[in-house]
Amino acid sequence: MAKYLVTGITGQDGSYMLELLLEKGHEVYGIIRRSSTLITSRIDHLRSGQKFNLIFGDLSEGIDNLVYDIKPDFIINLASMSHVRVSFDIPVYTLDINAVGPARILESIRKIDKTIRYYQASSSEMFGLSPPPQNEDTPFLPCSPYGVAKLAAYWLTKTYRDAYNMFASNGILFNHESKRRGETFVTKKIVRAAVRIKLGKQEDLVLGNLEAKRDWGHSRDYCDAIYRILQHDKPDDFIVATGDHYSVKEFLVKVFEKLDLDWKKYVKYDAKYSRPKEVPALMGDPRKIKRILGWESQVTFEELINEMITCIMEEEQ
Ligand code: NAP
Ligand code: G4F
Repeated sequence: MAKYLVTGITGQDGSYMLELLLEKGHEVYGIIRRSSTLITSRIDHLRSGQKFNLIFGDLSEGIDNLVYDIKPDFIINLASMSHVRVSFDIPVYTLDINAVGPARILESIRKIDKTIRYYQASSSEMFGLSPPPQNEDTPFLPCSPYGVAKLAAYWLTKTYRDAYNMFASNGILFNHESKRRGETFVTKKIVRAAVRIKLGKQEDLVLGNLEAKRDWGHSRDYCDAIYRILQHDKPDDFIVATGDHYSVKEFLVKVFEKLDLDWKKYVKYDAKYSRPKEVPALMGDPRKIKRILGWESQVTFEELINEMITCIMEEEQ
């Protein structure tokens, strides 16, 4: 049994990560932010009978105190301002949480205990304008404040690894979804709206750019990849992806078809959902993680969509 400190535990990945760590018998400390509404809905099902600890904290301050008090064996940094379009509205905050936040954690590891293993939630958004397929050697050309901040955190992680001989690894994760995906990301927004239209509870769906392509996997599978990255005998950086991609339009058409709806009757465009600069196409090459860690994406595109539709239909009925 080991001690894990997880930031972003209330998020989509945090909830699957918590399930996996508890299943493996680890002791888990999760950082949550104070909020005026309840924010633990994704992990409430784990609260009865399972032992894990929730501690108030924020990546903007006080991380060294938490690391000093908890003395974890592992830190999994999943916390971030994770919405790409919103990062254009709040770029300075995004840089503080997504880039300086990881610097705060890495510095506390360096000062308190350099044997703590660190995982950084890096993102395919860092590839930006670099054409697919993207692998560990593809140049980074970020084109959003979010991508720039994530790239700074990625380089900080590598720099601390090389400069101070710390176990600090990056997972470069491509888009991953689930029934627990945040409501304003495009997959969840599409599925929720299509189900509500089917049930007569909503009239239309307003979206931005439909042409962008993404490599969509399942969050549960990707948390398994994160766990493997941390158990590896040395720190390293890995692409985590399915190796396939689809446009937003293809995702949309499939969801509406499965619900026997004609998407053209309901889908509208509003520029407010487009970005000042868009990442046109992402598709990862996951061969390195398969070869070294034996990890492969399990849930197919069809299965992902089916799971999301079934779950949201249950919630909405
Ligand atoms: P998510 O559902 O948006 O969760 C983000 C988590 O970060 C939430 O628990 C949130 O807390 C927390 N957080 C935000 N600001 C914070 C702050 N200032 N201090 C402490 N915690 C803060 O995101 P996700 O989909 O699980 O993604 C997990 C991580 O992987 C993120 O770093 C994301 O950028 C990265 N990533 C995600 C994907 C993807 O496709 N999902 C792909 C590549 C990388 P609240 O609940 O209080 O808001
Ligand atoms: O679902 P999205 O907001 O995801 P995006 O921007 O790819 O970012 C996600 O994946 C990254 C990994 O590559 C993560 F690092 C990041 O944290 C996040 O999880 O948008 C997907 C695509 C974009 O091309 C966007 O322009 O869908 C397009 N889109 C079209 N209409 C929309 C909408 N996106 C959103 N969120 N809302 C729309 O109405």
